[in-house]
Amino acid sequence: MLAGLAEIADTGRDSRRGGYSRHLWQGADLELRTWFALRAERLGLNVETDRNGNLWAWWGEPGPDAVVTGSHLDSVPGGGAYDGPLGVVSALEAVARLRASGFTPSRPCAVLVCAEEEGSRFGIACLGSRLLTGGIDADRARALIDADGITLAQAARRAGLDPAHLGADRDALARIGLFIELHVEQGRGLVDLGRPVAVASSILAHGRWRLTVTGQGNHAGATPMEDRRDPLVAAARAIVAVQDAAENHPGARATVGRLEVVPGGTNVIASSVHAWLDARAPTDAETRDLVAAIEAAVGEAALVNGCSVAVTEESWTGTVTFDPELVGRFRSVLGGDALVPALPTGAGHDAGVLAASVPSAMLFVRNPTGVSHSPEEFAEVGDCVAGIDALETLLRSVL
Ligand code: HGY
Ligand code: MN
Ligand code: MN
Ligand code: MN
Repeated sequence: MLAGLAEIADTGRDSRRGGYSRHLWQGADLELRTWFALRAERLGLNVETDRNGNLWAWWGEPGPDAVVTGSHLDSVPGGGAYDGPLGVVSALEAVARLRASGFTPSRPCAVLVCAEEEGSRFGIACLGSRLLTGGIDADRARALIDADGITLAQAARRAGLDPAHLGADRDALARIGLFIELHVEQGRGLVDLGRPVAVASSILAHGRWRLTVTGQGNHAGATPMEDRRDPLVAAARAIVAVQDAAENHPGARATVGRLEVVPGGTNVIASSVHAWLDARAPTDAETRDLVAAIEAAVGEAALVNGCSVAVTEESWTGTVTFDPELVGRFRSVLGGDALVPALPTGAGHDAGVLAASVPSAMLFVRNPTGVSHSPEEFAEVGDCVAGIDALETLLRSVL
């Protein structure tokens, strides 16, 4: 394992679910923030936390037209070791190499750690970069609630931030001249192509919707089957309908990975069920189309059990197409199209959010398992080093 990743390999291990659970401003995330600051300061970088909880490690004075590279340190529940941290460790490593070689940048440079990229605590993916860019209404963000009923505003205050300042940070954004995110590939593209590194070409449109299925809570023993309106059975039918709808939309992906049964007693027929839908497709229109089909299908499915479904959009990111000129230039700097493929991804990233405001690009590093958001996620040390080599080469070409 890459040395930098090995340093944090025991931080946030989830013994119950496997893998890592590192969520915004909680245990492991706080430890990783400290680890990052110490590591960056050891490199001679100046670390600051912005108003939204993103971490910036500056090489020299913060300034306009900076080249910024980084990713995130938080994870999904039971996530892998590479999704996020590989980009942060690689950015620190690439900057360390440049500094050690005596390279003098012609413009400011920073390593960025975006907060709450997975949205595992407050439910909105890329929350830190959305706040930074003004991609989410600040009042709505402040009112987001975690599983313990703590609002983002309260959590931010406990983290030492002023919740009133959460929101678009034009000064910080104006400093970014170019953002480059290195990330483990979440798929098999590079494995199938037999290459260690790729440049990202695009990101699927994707969003999150909450499906609330409402029935009639009742006693598990005293309620005959014919008298039931069981929302958990309705939700089960609805989840199969989600899969069927996605399978009828080419290139689409739809997932229900999280359920909340209310009240959740073994001897209680549920009164309602919350099911979170993650839907994605190559274009905005196709994704909207998919969700409309899902909305109709889950409504019908629930009716079989005399239940109703309310569908609420929680987050949305349209298709991202990275600047083809930048993609082409980076591929040629790295050795040309034959050596460095351009790959689309179904996974969302901070670079995808930032791309709406500043020039952004991504590098992918081969993941032999092709699996992500799971402990099986993996990258060979040799490929991780190839990723750092590529990032260093790109930084040299733009700094
Ligand atoms: O959900 C995603 O695609 C990203 O990993 N946050
Ligand atoms: Mn992820
Ligand atoms: Mn990620
Ligand atoms: Mn009883």
